[in-house]
Amino acid sequence: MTLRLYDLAGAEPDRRFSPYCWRIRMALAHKQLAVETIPWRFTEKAEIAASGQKLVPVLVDDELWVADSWTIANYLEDTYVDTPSLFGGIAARRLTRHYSSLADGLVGAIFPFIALDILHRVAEKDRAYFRESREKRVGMSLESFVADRDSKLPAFRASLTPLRQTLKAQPFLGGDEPLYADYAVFGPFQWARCISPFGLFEDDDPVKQWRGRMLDCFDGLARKAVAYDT
Ligand SMILES: N[C@@H](CCC(=O)N[C@@H](CS)C(=O)NCC(=O)O)C(=O)O
Repeated sequence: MTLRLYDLAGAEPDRRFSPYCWRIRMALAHKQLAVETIPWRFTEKAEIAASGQKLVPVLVDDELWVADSWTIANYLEDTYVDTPSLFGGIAARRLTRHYSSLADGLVGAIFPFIALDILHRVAEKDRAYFRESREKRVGMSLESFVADRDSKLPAFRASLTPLRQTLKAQPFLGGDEPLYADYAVFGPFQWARCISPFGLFEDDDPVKQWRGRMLDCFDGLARKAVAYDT
């Protein structure tokens, strides 16, 4: 039976933009597993109720519903043992948890640049929900939240220094080939390029060059997505 993945979509069904869903799209490809992705909107909570929570990604494997990107990655690793490892060993799995948590922080760091662009590209029926829930979270209108985004860019770029230093020394966080740590960090950057034309990188940034290598993985899975050329 084919795996199914509830995958956040924008106004167009093929604009898939969740950072957490992208981690799992890449992990499934790494595990050589075919998947049917189901476009899901923020307000379609009923469709994923069987998962016992309200967020995507949600993976459905036969009768089993699995939610949360870290939980899904571990489920794939433990269930599909005959395909390439996502982590590269026990110690690496534990270290990868930390990469995943750090990369969750990247979602928060990128949001001030793209929040309004998201609003403009979510499905019509999601618009009021997105504005209300996110404005409550950030404590101001989304317009005010992004108003000074250009001035915040140097600090954001500087915050990527540790990542940049690593990626200058090796092609992927996993070494010569990508591992789940790469997918965990890539998800937030792919989120941004799928939903916003705002450029986060300088052209010669090693982080951008790594992102390019990630876009080429699995026959260009992420590069072929509906996205902006940032
Ligand atoms: N910790 C979760 C976070 C998942 C998450 O926040 N998903 C967002 C989409 S990017 C969501 O479903 N939001 C629904 C909402 O805000 O109502 C994971 O790693 O999967």
